[in-house]
Amino acid sequence: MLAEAKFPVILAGGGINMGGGQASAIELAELLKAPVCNTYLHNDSFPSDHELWMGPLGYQGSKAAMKTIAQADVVLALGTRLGPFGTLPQHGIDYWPKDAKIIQVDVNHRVLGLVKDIDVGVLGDAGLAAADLVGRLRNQPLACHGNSDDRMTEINKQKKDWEDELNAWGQDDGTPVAPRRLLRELEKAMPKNAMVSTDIGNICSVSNSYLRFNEPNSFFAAMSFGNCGYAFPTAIGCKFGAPDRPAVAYVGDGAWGISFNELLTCVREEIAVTAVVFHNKQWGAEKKNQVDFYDDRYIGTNLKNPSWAEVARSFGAEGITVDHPDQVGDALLQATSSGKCTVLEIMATEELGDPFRRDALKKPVRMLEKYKDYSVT
Ligand SMILES: Cc1ncc(C[n+]2csc(CCOP(=O)(O)OP(=O)(O)O)c2C)c(N)n1
Ligand SMILES: [Mg+2]
Repeated sequence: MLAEAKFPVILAGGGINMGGGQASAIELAELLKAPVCNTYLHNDSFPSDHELWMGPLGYQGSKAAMKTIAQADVVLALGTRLGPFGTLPQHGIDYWPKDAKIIQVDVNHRVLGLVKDIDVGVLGDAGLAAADLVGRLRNQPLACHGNSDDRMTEINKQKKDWEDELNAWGQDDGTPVAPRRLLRELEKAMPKNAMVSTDIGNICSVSNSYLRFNEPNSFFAAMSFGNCGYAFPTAIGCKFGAPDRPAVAYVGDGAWGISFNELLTCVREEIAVTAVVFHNKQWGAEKKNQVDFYDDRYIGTNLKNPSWAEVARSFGAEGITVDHPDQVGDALLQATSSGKCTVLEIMATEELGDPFRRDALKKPVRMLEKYKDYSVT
């Protein structure tokens, strides 16, 4: 199938890093000249500085990746269960290529063909399978070599369009800082070898479009576990595992309220992690549902916080507050190079991105008059 494919696309899952197989995946992609999409929240499964990298699929992912995989005639999914969050329509694009042949490789037999219909299931390690495929395909005529220049032109166009769109969305110079602007500024200033963990929340979700990595084991998201309060303790674990690399947690202000106690651990044990706290005065992801599905009826989603930088300082950690886009990058560099546990509190606007699942909160059927605004009759 791969030898005959005219538009092969590789979907690089977390299994590639778990098996240390990134070099083999790169070799296979280069042999096929196949664009590579990261699976949802595995943005470190393929290097973003590689010309074949397209970015992540799924919630708040890359339109370039989505528009590219939509054109595939064969998809090679390496080390992924093809979970729903990573294959659902996004940005209004229903990108999963329903007519393409799907080859899925995974070490867990239970996930082969579980979520998506597949044509071939390979039970095995993603990296070893990629290396084996390189051996089998190397000396064969490959149909995809006939049109690789056209394919490169197409994927470069898609990537440029998406970068232009992200740049246009990140123009807001206002204060407090608009979420997409602050995420762009953080992306630009992020140390190249940083490890980033992300929490569950609206701004953290939007950050998926702005987190790019060139080395494996750099992105630690909560995945479908989806638990608020996850990112900061995870960053502590990352720092323990790789003390020479900066460890940065992205956390919403609501989620920070249920995880900042770990600051004490960091101060006591001298663990130099950075928490970037998005202070938008709301449980934004939940509020977005109240905006979209409950007629702007806010229950329990507006927050009154102290200064989280001041709280950090009172715990004996470092605390920085910024409220202007121009301050964000310098503050991140200061925090990650200070050698101390630092809370970087970014005052953010209340702007909210798309909700997790547009299909999850359909209006219920209710008969009572008092519910008429919130139900289908
Ligand atoms: C432990 C836990 N409790 C509740 C939720 C439901 N939940 C998902 S996102 C969210 C809001 C997060 O708000 P915040 O951390 O301020 O980030 P924002 O959405 O404002 O960017 C909540 C409460 C969850 N995922 N995990
Ligand atoms: Mg918030």
